[in-house]
Amino acid sequence: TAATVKQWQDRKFGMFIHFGLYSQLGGMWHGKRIDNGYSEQIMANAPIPLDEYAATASTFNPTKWDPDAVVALAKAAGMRYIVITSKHHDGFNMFHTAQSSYNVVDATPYHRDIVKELADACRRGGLAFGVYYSSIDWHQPGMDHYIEGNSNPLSDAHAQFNTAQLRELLSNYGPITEIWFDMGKPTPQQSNLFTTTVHRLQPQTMVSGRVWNYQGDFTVMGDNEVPAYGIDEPWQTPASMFNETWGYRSWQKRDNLPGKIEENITRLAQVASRGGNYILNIGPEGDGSIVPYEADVLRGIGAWLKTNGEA
Ligand code: JFZ
Repeated sequence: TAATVKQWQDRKFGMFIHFGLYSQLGGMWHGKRIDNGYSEQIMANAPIPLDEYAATASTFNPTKWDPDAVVALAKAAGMRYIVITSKHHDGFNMFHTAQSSYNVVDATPYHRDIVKELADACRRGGLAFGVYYSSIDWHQPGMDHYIEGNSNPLSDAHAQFNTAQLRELLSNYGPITEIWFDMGKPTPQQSNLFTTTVHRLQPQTMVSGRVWNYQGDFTVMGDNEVPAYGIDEPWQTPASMFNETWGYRSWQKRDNLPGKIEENITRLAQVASRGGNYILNIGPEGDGSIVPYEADVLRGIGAWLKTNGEA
């Protein structure tokens, strides 16, 4: 409804989190920097054989991950919601899905549902909660992460698998403010199936335009892209810290902190004043810790908002 759309638009500023098996690799494979693409897609970029990539789950144990501290950081930044990767293109599930044992509870020594614990922390802290959900999944039969990994068509079996996972995400994790579908090449019928599955369970959930085929509830701009004027539809600008990666990259050069803070304040102000919604990404390390530079950027934005933003 118009009221729930307005609620979503009024949040204006949120935190995006790219967290998964790739966080542990940090943009490195066999001692080499993999620099031909985003580090969350290192499986396709290196490339890494499916079984070797899957084997990294046995050492994924992010004991420094602290969902309440992440929520506190988001609030210090002036953010009103958090969206985390429930499943990225690699197909590894950061939630306890019954559709596959390739998930954080069943396949890692950590054994905890990261999506669930963050959802609960958001509720405790008064933030809205949403999930990123990749339509493509390189762990599905028939998916090929070596060729055109990002635009594979979806088989019917794969679409059914996704639909079953969507029912889990929209049933077991409380209110979901938005679902950030991404990539793949669904047919119009498949896009419609995804959207109706979401809305049947939670009519207020905002579906990203990247569900494709004009089935989304909001438009997603390019990375760090701000339209020159307001547009008459709900929209969001996703922003990565350095344009080069969303997932953690150990060798990323992180300098000019004041400049990075200012750049984000400017972009946030432009987006908000043009009616959009700004979602700024962080990429935690494989042990779950937050990169200090990224935390500093967020606190810097929050300090500015305290004196110059709305309450
Ligand atoms: C997609 C993903 O492939 C990527 O790994 C990350 O999760 C990001 C948030 O979303 O990548 C895109 C897709 C399109 C644009 C930018 C990043 N774009 O239109 O500018």
